[in-house]
Amino acid sequence: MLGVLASDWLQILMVYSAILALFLSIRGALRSKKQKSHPVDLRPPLVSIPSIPAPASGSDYVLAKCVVLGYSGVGKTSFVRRWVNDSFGPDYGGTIGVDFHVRTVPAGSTNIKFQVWDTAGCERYRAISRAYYRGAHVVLLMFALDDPESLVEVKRWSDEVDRALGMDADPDRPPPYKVLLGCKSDLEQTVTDEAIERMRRDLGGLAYISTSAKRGFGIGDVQNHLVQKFMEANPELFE
Ligand SMILES: Nc1nc2c(ncn2[C@@H]2O[C@H](COP(=O)(O)OP(=O)(O)OP(=O)(O)O)[C@@H](O)[C@H]2O)c(=O)[nH]1
Ligand SMILES: *[C@@H]1O[C@H](CO)[C@@H](O)[C@H](O)[C@H]1NC(C)=O
Ligand SMILES: [Mg+2]
Repeated sequence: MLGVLASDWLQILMVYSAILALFLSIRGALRSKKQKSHPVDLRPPLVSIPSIPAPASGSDYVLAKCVVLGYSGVGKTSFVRRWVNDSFGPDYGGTIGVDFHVRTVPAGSTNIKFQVWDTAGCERYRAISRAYYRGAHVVLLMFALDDPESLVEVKRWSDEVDRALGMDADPDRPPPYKVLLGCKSDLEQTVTDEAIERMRRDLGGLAYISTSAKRGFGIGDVQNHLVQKFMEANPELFE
Protein backbone atom coordinates (compact mmCIF):
# COMPACT_ATOMS: atom_id res chain seq x y z
CA MET A 1 0.00 0.00 0.00
CA LEU A 2 2.68 2.42 1.09
CA GLY A 3 4.87 1.30 -1.84
CA VAL A 4 2.06 1.99 -4.37
CA LEU A 5 1.43 5.45 -2.91
CA ALA A 6 5.11 6.31 -2.98
CA SER A 7 5.47 5.34 -6.64
CA ASP A 8 2.37 7.42 -7.51
CA TRP A 9 3.93 10.41 -5.88
CA LEU A 10 7.19 9.72 -7.63
CA GLN A 11 5.41 9.72 -10.98
CA ILE A 12 3.61 12.95 -10.25
CA LEU A 13 6.87 14.50 -9.16
CA MET A 14 8.62 13.35 -12.32
CA VAL A 15 5.91 14.70 -14.62
CA TYR A 16 5.90 17.96 -12.73
CA SER A 17 9.66 18.43 -12.93
CA ALA A 18 9.63 17.55 -16.65
CA ILE A 19 7.08 20.31 -17.26
CA LEU A 20 9.11 22.72 -15.16
CA ALA A 21 12.31 21.88 -17.04
CA LEU A 22 10.55 22.41 -20.37
CA PHE A 23 9.21 25.76 -19.24
CA LEU A 24 12.63 26.91 -17.99
CA SER A 25 14.43 25.86 -21.17
CA ILE A 26 11.90 27.70 -23.38
CA ARG A 27 12.24 30.80 -21.23
CA GLY A 28 16.04 30.50 -21.33
CA ALA A 29 16.04 30.17 -25.11
CA LEU A 30 13.83 33.23 -25.51
CA ARG A 31 16.06 35.26 -23.21
CA SER A 32 19.34 34.32 -24.84
CA LYS A 33 17.86 35.14 -28.25
CA LYS A 34 16.92 38.58 -27.01
CA GLN A 35 20.37 39.22 -25.56
CA LYS A 36 22.26 37.97 -28.59
CA SER A 37 20.57 40.25 -31.06
CA HIS A 38 21.10 43.33 -28.92
CA PRO A 39 24.80 44.29 -28.98
CA VAL A 40 25.23 43.93 -32.70
CA ASP A 41 22.05 45.45 -34.07
CA LEU A 42 20.97 48.04 -31.58
CA ARG A 43 24.22 49.59 -30.49
CA PRO A 44 24.14 53.16 -31.72
CA PRO A 45 26.93 53.61 -34.23
CA LEU A 46 27.79 57.03 -32.82
CA VAL A 47 28.22 58.20 -29.31
CA SER A 48 25.49 60.61 -28.39
CA ILE A 49 25.57 62.85 -25.38
CA PRO A 50 21.97 63.87 -24.70
CA SER A 51 22.52 63.76 -20.96
CA ILE A 52 25.16 66.45 -21.16
CA PRO A 53 23.33 69.71 -20.75
CA ALA A 54 24.07 72.16 -23.51
CA PRO A 55 26.74 74.49 -22.16
CA ALA A 56 25.26 77.17 -19.97
CA SER A 57 25.57 80.61 -21.52
CA GLY A 58 29.06 81.84 -20.80
CA SER A 59 30.40 78.31 -20.50
CA ASP A 60 32.81 77.37 -23.24
CA TYR A 61 32.91 73.59 -23.14
CA VAL A 62 30.91 70.37 -23.17
CA LEU A 63 31.88 67.57 -20.81
CA ALA A 64 32.80 64.08 -21.93
CA LYS A 65 33.40 61.45 -19.30
CA CYS A 66 35.94 58.96 -20.52
CA VAL A 67 36.78 55.78 -18.57
CA VAL A 68 39.98 53.84 -19.26
CA LEU A 69 39.81 50.09 -18.59
CA GLY A 70 42.13 47.12 -19.08
CA TYR A 71 44.37 44.52 -17.52
CA SER A 72 47.02 45.63 -15.04
CA GLY A 73 50.20 46.88 -16.67
CA VAL A 74 48.88 47.31 -20.23
CA GLY A 75 49.80 51.00 -20.09
CA LYS A 76 46.60 52.83 -19.12
CA THR A 77 48.26 55.36 -16.84
CA SER A 78 51.08 55.91 -19.35
CA PHE A 79 48.53 56.51 -22.13
CA VAL A 80 46.58 58.98 -20.02
CA ARG A 81 49.72 60.91 -18.97
CA ARG A 82 50.85 61.16 -22.57
CA TRP A 83 47.39 62.35 -23.55
CA VAL A 84 46.83 64.96 -20.85
CA ASN A 85 50.42 66.07 -20.19
CA ASP A 86 52.47 64.86 -23.18
CA SER A 87 54.92 63.10 -20.88
CA PHE A 88 56.05 59.50 -20.33
CA GLY A 89 57.23 57.47 -17.32
CA PRO A 90 59.65 56.34 -16.00
CA ASP A 91 57.13 54.15 -14.17
CA TYR A 92 54.00 55.11 -12.26
CA GLY A 93 53.63 51.89 -10.26
CA GLY A 94 50.22 50.27 -10.38
CA THR A 95 47.29 52.63 -10.07
CA ILE A 96 45.43 52.42 -6.78
CA GLY A 97 41.71 53.05 -7.07
CA VAL A 98 41.07 55.66 -9.74
CA ASP A 99 42.96 58.75 -10.95
CA PHE A 100 41.20 61.68 -12.52
CA HIS A 101 42.56 63.94 -15.28
CA VAL A 102 41.19 66.62 -17.55
CA ARG A 103 42.05 67.55 -21.10
CA THR A 104 40.25 70.29 -22.98
CA VAL A 105 40.25 70.18 -26.78
CA PRO A 106 38.81 72.71 -29.26
CA ALA A 107 35.81 71.38 -31.17
CA GLY A 108 33.82 73.51 -33.59
CA SER A 109 32.80 76.74 -31.91
CA THR A 110 33.38 75.34 -28.43
CA ASN A 111 35.60 72.83 -26.57
CA ILE A 112 35.27 69.27 -25.40
CA LYS A 113 36.45 68.85 -21.86
CA PHE A 114 37.50 65.21 -21.52
CA GLN A 115 37.24 63.98 -17.95
CA VAL A 116 39.58 61.01 -18.03
CA TRP A 117 39.19 58.35 -15.32
CA ASP A 118 42.28 56.17 -15.15
CA THR A 119 41.23 52.99 -13.34
CA ALA A 120 43.30 50.25 -11.70
CA GLY A 121 43.59 47.01 -13.65
CA CYS A 122 44.51 45.19 -10.48
CA GLU A 123 41.80 42.73 -9.40
CA ARG A 124 41.84 44.07 -5.85
CA TYR A 125 40.48 47.48 -6.90
CA ARG A 126 37.92 46.25 -9.40
CA ALA A 127 34.94 47.05 -7.19
CA ILE A 128 36.12 50.65 -6.97
CA SER A 129 36.51 50.94 -10.74
CA ARG A 130 32.98 49.69 -11.20
CA ALA A 131 31.55 52.75 -9.48
CA TYR A 132 32.98 54.89 -12.29
CA TYR A 133 31.33 53.27 -15.30
CA ARG A 134 28.11 55.11 -14.61
CA GLY A 135 27.59 58.15 -16.75
CA ALA A 136 30.57 57.33 -18.99
CA HIS A 137 30.28 58.63 -22.55
CA VAL A 138 33.40 56.86 -23.73
CA VAL A 139 35.05 53.64 -22.60
CA LEU A 140 38.61 53.02 -23.80
CA LEU A 141 39.27 49.26 -23.67
CA MET A 142 43.02 48.74 -23.59
CA PHE A 143 45.36 45.81 -24.08
CA ALA A 144 49.11 45.61 -24.66
CA LEU A 145 50.31 44.55 -28.10
CA ASP A 146 53.05 42.44 -26.47
CA ASP A 147 50.64 40.56 -24.18
CA PRO A 148 48.04 38.24 -25.80
CA GLU A 149 46.45 37.51 -22.43
CA SER A 150 45.58 41.18 -22.00
CA LEU A 151 43.53 41.10 -25.22
CA VAL A 152 41.49 38.19 -23.85
CA GLU A 153 40.88 40.26 -20.74
CA VAL A 154 39.31 43.06 -22.81
CA LYS A 155 36.20 40.94 -23.27
CA ARG A 156 35.80 40.65 -19.52
CA TRP A 157 36.01 44.41 -19.05
CA SER A 158 33.57 45.05 -21.85
CA ASP A 159 31.09 42.52 -20.44
CA GLU A 160 31.47 44.02 -17.02
CA VAL A 161 30.64 47.50 -18.31
CA ASP A 162 27.56 46.13 -20.05
CA ARG A 163 26.47 44.29 -16.93
CA ALA A 164 27.04 47.23 -14.61
CA LEU A 165 25.13 49.60 -16.87
CA GLY A 166 22.44 47.03 -17.55
CA MET A 167 21.60 46.94 -13.87
CA ASP A 168 20.74 50.61 -13.74
CA ALA A 169 19.97 51.25 -17.36
CA ASP A 170 18.78 54.76 -18.03
CA PRO A 171 16.52 54.88 -21.11
CA ASP A 172 17.53 58.49 -21.77
CA ARG A 173 21.19 57.64 -21.86
CA PRO A 174 22.66 55.48 -24.61
CA PRO A 175 25.44 53.03 -23.71
CA PRO A 176 28.95 54.48 -23.79
CA TYR A 177 30.94 54.55 -27.00
CA LYS A 178 33.69 51.92 -26.78
CA VAL A 179 37.03 52.03 -28.54
CA LEU A 180 39.58 49.20 -28.60
CA LEU A 181 43.15 50.40 -28.05
CA GLY A 182 46.35 48.38 -28.48
CA CYS A 183 49.15 49.86 -26.36
CA LYS A 184 52.96 49.68 -26.55
CA SER A 185 53.12 49.60 -30.35
CA ASP A 186 56.82 50.44 -30.04
CA LEU A 187 57.49 46.91 -28.71
CA GLU A 188 57.56 43.69 -30.69
CA GLN A 189 53.94 42.70 -31.33
CA THR A 190 52.99 39.22 -30.13
CA VAL A 191 49.23 39.68 -30.38
CA THR A 192 48.13 38.65 -33.88
CA ASP A 193 46.20 41.02 -36.14
CA GLU A 194 43.60 38.25 -36.57
CA ALA A 195 43.03 38.07 -32.81
CA ILE A 196 42.56 41.85 -32.65
CA GLU A 197 40.15 41.76 -35.58
CA ARG A 198 38.19 38.93 -33.98
CA MET A 199 37.89 40.79 -30.67
CA ARG A 200 36.90 44.01 -32.44
CA ARG A 201 34.06 42.15 -34.18
CA ASP A 202 33.02 40.16 -31.09
CA LEU A 203 32.49 43.41 -29.24
CA GLY A 204 30.11 44.73 -31.87
CA GLY A 205 32.47 46.26 -34.45
CA LEU A 206 34.50 48.69 -32.36
CA ALA A 207 36.99 51.13 -33.81
CA TYR A 208 40.56 49.95 -33.21
CA ILE A 209 43.59 52.22 -32.80
CA SER A 210 47.15 51.18 -31.94
CA THR A 211 49.14 53.49 -29.67
CA SER A 212 52.46 53.94 -27.95
CA ALA A 213 52.55 56.15 -24.89
CA LYS A 214 56.33 55.87 -24.94
CA ARG A 215 56.74 57.23 -28.46
CA GLY A 216 53.54 59.25 -28.54
CA PHE A 217 52.07 57.27 -31.45
CA GLY A 218 48.31 57.12 -31.98
CA ILE A 219 47.31 59.28 -29.02
CA GLY A 220 46.30 62.17 -31.28
CA ASP A 221 44.37 59.71 -33.46
CA VAL A 222 42.35 58.58 -30.45
CA GLN A 223 41.53 62.15 -29.50
CA ASN A 224 40.62 63.13 -33.08
CA HIS A 225 38.42 60.07 -33.42
CA LEU A 226 36.50 60.90 -30.24
CA VAL A 227 36.11 64.58 -31.15
CA GLN A 228 34.80 63.60 -34.57
CA LYS A 229 32.30 61.11 -33.11
CA PHE A 230 31.00 63.66 -30.61
CA MET A 231 30.58 66.31 -33.27
CA GLU A 232 28.82 63.93 -35.67
CA ALA A 233 26.44 62.76 -32.98
CA ASN A 234 25.57 66.20 -31.59
CA PRO A 235 26.28 68.76 -34.30
CA GLU A 236 24.03 71.37 -32.68
CA LEU A 237 26.33 71.59 -29.65
CA PHE A 238 29.30 72.58 -31.79
CA GLU A 239 27.80 75.10 -34.20
N1 LIG B 1 57.61 50.18 -24.26
C1 LIG B 1 56.50 50.73 -23.73
N2 LIG B 1 56.23 50.57 -22.43
C2 LIG B 1 55.10 51.13 -21.92
C3 LIG B 1 54.21 51.86 -22.73
N3 LIG B 1 53.18 52.27 -21.96
C4 LIG B 1 53.45 51.82 -20.72
N4 LIG B 1 54.60 51.12 -20.68
C5 LIG B 1 55.20 50.50 -19.49
O1 LIG B 1 54.36 49.47 -19.01
C6 LIG B 1 54.35 49.46 -17.58
C7 LIG B 1 52.93 49.61 -17.03
O2 LIG B 1 52.41 50.87 -17.42
P1 LIG B 1 51.20 51.58 -16.65
O3 LIG B 1 50.84 52.76 -17.48
O4 LIG B 1 51.54 51.83 -15.23
O5 LIG B 1 50.08 50.42 -16.72
P2 LIG B 1 48.58 50.47 -16.16
O6 LIG B 1 47.72 49.85 -17.21
O7 LIG B 1 48.23 51.83 -15.73
O8 LIG B 1 48.66 49.47 -14.90
P3 LIG B 1 47.65 49.44 -13.62
O9 LIG B 1 47.56 50.81 -13.07
O10 LIG B 1 48.28 48.44 -12.67
O11 LIG B 1 46.33 48.91 -14.10
C8 LIG B 1 55.28 50.61 -17.14
O12 LIG B 1 56.54 50.09 -16.86
C9 LIG B 1 55.32 51.51 -18.35
O13 LIG B 1 56.52 52.25 -18.45
C10 LIG B 1 54.53 52.02 -24.12
O14 LIG B 1 53.81 52.64 -24.92
N5 LIG B 1 55.67 51.42 -24.56
C1 LIG C 1 53.94 66.58 -16.83
O1 LIG C 1 55.13 66.71 -17.63
C2 LIG C 1 56.25 67.26 -16.97
C3 LIG C 1 57.41 67.31 -17.93
O2 LIG C 1 57.02 67.35 -19.26
C4 LIG C 1 56.64 66.43 -15.74
O3 LIG C 1 57.68 67.04 -15.04
C5 LIG C 1 55.41 66.25 -14.83
O4 LIG C 1 55.75 65.37 -13.78
C6 LIG C 1 54.24 65.69 -15.64
N1 LIG C 1 53.06 65.60 -14.78
C7 LIG C 1 52.34 64.51 -14.70
C8 LIG C 1 51.14 64.56 -13.81
O5 LIG C 1 52.61 63.48 -15.29
MG1 LIG D 1 47.69 52.62 -13.95
